Amino acid sequence: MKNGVVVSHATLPQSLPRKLHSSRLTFDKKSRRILSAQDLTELKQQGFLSVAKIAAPSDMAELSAIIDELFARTGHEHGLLDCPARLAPQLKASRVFRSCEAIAKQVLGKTALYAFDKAIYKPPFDTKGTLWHQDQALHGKWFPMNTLHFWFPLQPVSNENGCMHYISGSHNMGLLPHYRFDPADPYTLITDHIDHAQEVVCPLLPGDAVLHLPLTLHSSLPNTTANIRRAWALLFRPFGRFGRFNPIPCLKQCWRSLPGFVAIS
Ligand SMILES: O=C(O)CCC(=O)C(=O)O
Repeated sequence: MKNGVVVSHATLPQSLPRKLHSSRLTFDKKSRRILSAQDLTELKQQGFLSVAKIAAPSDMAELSAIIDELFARTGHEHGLLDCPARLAPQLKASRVFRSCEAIAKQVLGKTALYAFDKAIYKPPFDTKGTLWHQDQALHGKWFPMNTLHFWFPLQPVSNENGCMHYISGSHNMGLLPHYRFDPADPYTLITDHIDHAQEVVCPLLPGDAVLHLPLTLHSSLPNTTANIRRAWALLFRPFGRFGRFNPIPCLKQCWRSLPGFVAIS
């Protein structure tokens, strides 16, 4: 069974039913939200996971206010803000952040720690959206990212204001060829290798999050509403001697590059 709803862009309904996994919440001894065994299996199978209620709505409201304030200081209403968690220590001290760290350790191992975060504020009545891509494409195929990505909406998100879409199982396809959509912007990478039959839409409420792996294909539609669409994305990776270089994904990539390799999922 898949998280969310499987649709193609051509047949998107205006509003989507909410259907998240993790209806039974799982916590560790320090009251941090963690993943159940079923969640971990689904993350591994799908390459992404919608998780309900990682954070209490009141905690999320507090974090949103802090991020909004940091964004206001940039003098811009929308765009990207790098590393709000480094700018405001309250974010790193929050229960939400500590839950993300605990989940990252479950998925990546006990040396996993915070690596990067960004606030993504999309303008109202936008025409662009985020194009289909794998985050790994920004780093190239020889430097596997070995990361876990969290994406928190700071208001309810649906297709109308640009919730996340994923291609289930795409993390098993290896790094796909990407090209620059806007030649002037190195971050507008896009790939055409999309199997829309496996597309899953992830509408969320504040406090929910989607998690994905560096090879999972994802995108979001343009924000067609009159309000800014605000989101907070966090990245965790293992540190330590072999933190950055995990030989397993690198060997898998070499294997995939051999002539005659056929992907079996
Ligand atoms: O916020 C979005 O719409 C897209 C975010 C994204 O692609 C990412 O965080 O990798």
